[in-house]
Amino acid sequence: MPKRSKRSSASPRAQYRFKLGRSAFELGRETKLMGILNVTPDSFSDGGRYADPGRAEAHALKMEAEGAHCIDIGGESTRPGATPVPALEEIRRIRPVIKRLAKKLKVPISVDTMKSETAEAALDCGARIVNDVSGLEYDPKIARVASRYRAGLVLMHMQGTPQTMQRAPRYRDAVADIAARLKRSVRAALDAGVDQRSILIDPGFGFGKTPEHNLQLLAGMSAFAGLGYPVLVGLSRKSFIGHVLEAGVEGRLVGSLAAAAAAVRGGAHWLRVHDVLPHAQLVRILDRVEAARC
Ligand code: HH2
Repeated sequence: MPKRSKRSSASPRAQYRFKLGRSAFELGRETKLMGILNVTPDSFSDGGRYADPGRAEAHALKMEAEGAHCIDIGGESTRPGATPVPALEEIRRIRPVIKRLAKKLKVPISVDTMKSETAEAALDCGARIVNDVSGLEYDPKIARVASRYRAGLVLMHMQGTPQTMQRAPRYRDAVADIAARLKRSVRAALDAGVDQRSILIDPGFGFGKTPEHNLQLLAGMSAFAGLGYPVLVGLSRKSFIGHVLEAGVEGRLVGSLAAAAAAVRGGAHWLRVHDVLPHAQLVRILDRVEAARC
């Protein structure tokens, strides 16, 4: 378990030093934002919008200016039922964008992939974090690649695959089962040589979960925060929010913000978001309220 920094009386969140090679992020006081950049034709909410490298670059720079602490670039949609993309095609989509952005962004780039070849190609041209939504289940070699590059590694929980995950998700106890699986993913990463200070865990909202499961995970966030690793969550525009609000993708911003606030209150350190500015405003208020507790 990574050493937690001294817990401040101003925040109930555990504090960590998240290591990326020689640099580090202090986590716990200020909630961090990961801006989403999908360079895919078919992502669930922004498919096709940033497939052109020029547009992708402009959007990433805008998210950075709005307060993103990291930009997560994905070349394969993982929405339920998405068609899998071979590594070569995924690399063809993301490489030109990462190359351009590595020179222009001050914040680190993360690559959203389940494949070690794609992770390696991305790290090779400037990405510094690997975001594996399969938690090393799909291609365990990702951990060795992350370790070799001294990259950050996000280990997310998914039940099944994007093709099967929403057919009939079932758990004995969603929070306990997912926490146990995340522990196994962390163990596999450590065994492959990943620095324990470079790991983030993520319960994987929407990945093999019913709307009720997702709400249970939000209510049970402290179980994930209690695993001893910083927690990242992706709630932005997800369908369980649409389910509760009876709203389409375009009508989920307020619900996304409310869910994000619940996650932060439960101990989440990073939010993966499409709409950076409103989330930056949200967390500025939440973090100031926490700081005022002392
Ligand atoms: N959600 C998505 C993709 N990657 N990574 C992490 N760590 N956590 C998440 O919750 C998560 C993720 C799905 O969202 P999006 O990228 O907007 O859609 P798509 O998979 O259709 O590209």
